[in-house]
Amino acid sequence: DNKTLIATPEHTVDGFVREFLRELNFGQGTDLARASVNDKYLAMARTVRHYLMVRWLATLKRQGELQAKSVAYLSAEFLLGRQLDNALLAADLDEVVEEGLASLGIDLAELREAEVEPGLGNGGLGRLAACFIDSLATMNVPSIGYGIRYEYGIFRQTFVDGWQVEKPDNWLALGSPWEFPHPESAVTVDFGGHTEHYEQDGVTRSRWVPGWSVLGVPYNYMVPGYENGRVNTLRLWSARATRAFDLEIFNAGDYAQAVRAQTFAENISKVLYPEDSTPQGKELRLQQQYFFVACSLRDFIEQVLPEDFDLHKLPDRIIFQLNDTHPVIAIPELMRLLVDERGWDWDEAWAVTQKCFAYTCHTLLPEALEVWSVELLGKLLPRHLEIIYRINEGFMAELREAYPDDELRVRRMSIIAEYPERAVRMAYLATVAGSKVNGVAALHSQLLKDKVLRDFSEFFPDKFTNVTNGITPRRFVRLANPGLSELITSAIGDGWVTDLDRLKELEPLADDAGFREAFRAVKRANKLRLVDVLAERDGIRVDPDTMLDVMVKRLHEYKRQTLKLLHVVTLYDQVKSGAVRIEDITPRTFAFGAKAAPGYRMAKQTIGLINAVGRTVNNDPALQGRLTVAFPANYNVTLAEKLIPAADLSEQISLAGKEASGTGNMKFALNGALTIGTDDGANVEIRELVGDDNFFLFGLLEPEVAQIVEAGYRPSAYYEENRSLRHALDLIASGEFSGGDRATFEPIVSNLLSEDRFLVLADYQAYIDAQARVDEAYADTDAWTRSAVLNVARSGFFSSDRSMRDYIDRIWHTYPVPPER
Ligand code: DL6
Repeated sequence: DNKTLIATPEHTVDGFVREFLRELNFGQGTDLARASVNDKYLAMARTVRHYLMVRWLATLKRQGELQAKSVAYLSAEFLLGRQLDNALLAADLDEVVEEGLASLGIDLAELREAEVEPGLGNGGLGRLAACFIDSLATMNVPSIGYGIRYEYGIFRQTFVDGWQVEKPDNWLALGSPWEFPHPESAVTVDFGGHTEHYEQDGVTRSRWVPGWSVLGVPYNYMVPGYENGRVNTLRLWSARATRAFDLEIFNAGDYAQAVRAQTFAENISKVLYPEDSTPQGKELRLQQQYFFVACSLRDFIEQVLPEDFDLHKLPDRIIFQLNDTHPVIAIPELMRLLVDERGWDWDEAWAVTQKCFAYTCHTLLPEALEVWSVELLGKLLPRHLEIIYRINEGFMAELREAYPDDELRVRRMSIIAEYPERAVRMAYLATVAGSKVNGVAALHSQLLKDKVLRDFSEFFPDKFTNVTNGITPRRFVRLANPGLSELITSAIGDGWVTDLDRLKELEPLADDAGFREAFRAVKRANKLRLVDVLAERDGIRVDPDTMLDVMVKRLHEYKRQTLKLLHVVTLYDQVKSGAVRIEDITPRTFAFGAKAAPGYRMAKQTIGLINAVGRTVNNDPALQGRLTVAFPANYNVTLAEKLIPAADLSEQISLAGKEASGTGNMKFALNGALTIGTDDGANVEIRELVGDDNFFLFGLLEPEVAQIVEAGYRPSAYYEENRSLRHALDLIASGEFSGGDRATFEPIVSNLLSEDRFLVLADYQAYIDAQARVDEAYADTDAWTRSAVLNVARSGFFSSDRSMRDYIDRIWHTYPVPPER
């Protein structure tokens, strides 16, 4: 290899500078005097890549030699965040690069800002996938992430008069130095057409005669482990028109049609989650799902495995982890590859397939469980539909044997729903075919077993398990919070970065006045950093001397941003009505960050209301700047990295039994914010670990919610009985925040009064009371800091490294493979 591999550039300032200038000259085709910021950023990013390249190639080589069992993480979303700092950290290059650039008169901080983050995910589910692949690389687990290279990621949110307006996220416009396209390894993916059945050696066989196809071009991304010499791969697929398709039409002289064909094919990877409220949008989404899993299976079987590999041994080499139902169509695809393309008999293929998949469910909302209409599936993937029917037939037969007198149960469990239209229930398919099914927090997994998938957990008791989510400490502590990282390292050494349980060693320091002082200094510095970011990025002014109370997450009714807002409105009302003196109010900045799905009307209304309340509150002299609302647009990973380390209070206030886990909650606790939260998702485990005294619990418990709903919930009763709630709602309804216009926010108020599906009004008083406890606790600075330190010290469990160990032990049964040194 010495002859064919270029050695890693010298890990010195001079070595870096030489390599950087070479990239600038030869790669960007410019010189330092003429280079734009973007030129310099691209050249620097490529230079940093060089330092990881030998590790990447060595990882691939060793993987090829060892043929160890791998994990393929199939996910429609990878919300990666910026890549530069993570690569610098993995390669231990930050100081070298900073110094090297400075010697050329370039400010690293300026180049950092030139990076546009790849927003290839909506929220928690996509960010979780990104944390998991980071942990797998750091833990030396052979693995590959498979997903879609959306040309446009999650939309860029802007506010116009306080209302959300979506702009395209053209993240590739200025070049993307972190990816490696491999058009020569493109695979063909078929769609449409019909199926044929024929006899062969006395056996009926099937084949799919597709109607059209596209190409999937892989783009590889490095996934560097933390200072361990390993670089795993994330492979994202981009759709192109097939050449045959193109040429045929071109030759016929119809150029316009050829371009249309190209556009049609490329639409498949054009945008993340296109609007699915129209039938066209829905079809595109299914196309995306099949597109990326078909590419990925083909890739693994034909390119990663050796040519002569006996696919009967596939389960020894791979486990495909299905990140929610989006990739579940991979199950019938593998059956098709084995039965139709390789001539296996059904049972043989089914036995192998069942061992190759495991399914993670990320929701408790029935409407979020994906179903695909039989009509659409039959049109787009006719052979897959037949295979699903056949899987279901076998499953129904098993059920009838197990429950001969319970036809109702058998029908309830059918993979095919009959009502309101005939449709395939993807979660059921994944549960039937997968070797394991897991929820993402203890409570969530329990509710999956007891409620959402109860029939299935009774039938397959051993399939169900829990793996509580986690977050990578590299990005969300070590990189996002350098001040805290230094403080921790100075106290307990730096082993915590890969062994987060070691944070426990900080516990005694909670009682050390000097440590608390230093901890507060870090928090304050993080607030000052945030003040600058928000001023520069959004023109928002934040007072660093206020309590920073943060609610950042997707906008959804079940997460209850409106409950937070009712708290703000209540405080405003108390001051305005003279019930409370402004001097007696704890100065707070209420920071929000949230995107609403473009077609979700109530969520968009809520965004309008947050901004409207903010406008009024922020500009009312009576409040003397003691209460402010800060709602920066376009919350993303980059902003999270600045907001979370600065926060004092973390808002995790979903209705109990609705948030599967939450991962933001973990990031806040690990960065020393205290949580005000319901008994929901991973809040339950956070509270158990950090202790009741260091967590503000409020609200109904899940069984109480169930009871209230069962008994017939009447939100207006709470309105009638609770004066301050009535005032707050009346104030919104009166037009106080909408220039006197009563119609603007009427839908929100009337929805809360008549339906209130997520029991905002029922939890209102408990929430207000808990916020009063927060104020009281915050007044004792030292005690608050002690709790904050304990939150950090006791949250090591929430490392995604621990989640990966749990997946390995309970689901994957794979082994770490340390790289050759
Ligand atoms: O598991 C990651 C993340 C959880 O932390 C959130 O609680 C959950 O809402 C989110 N789920 C989704 C999927 N929605 N559906 N289907 O984004 O997953």
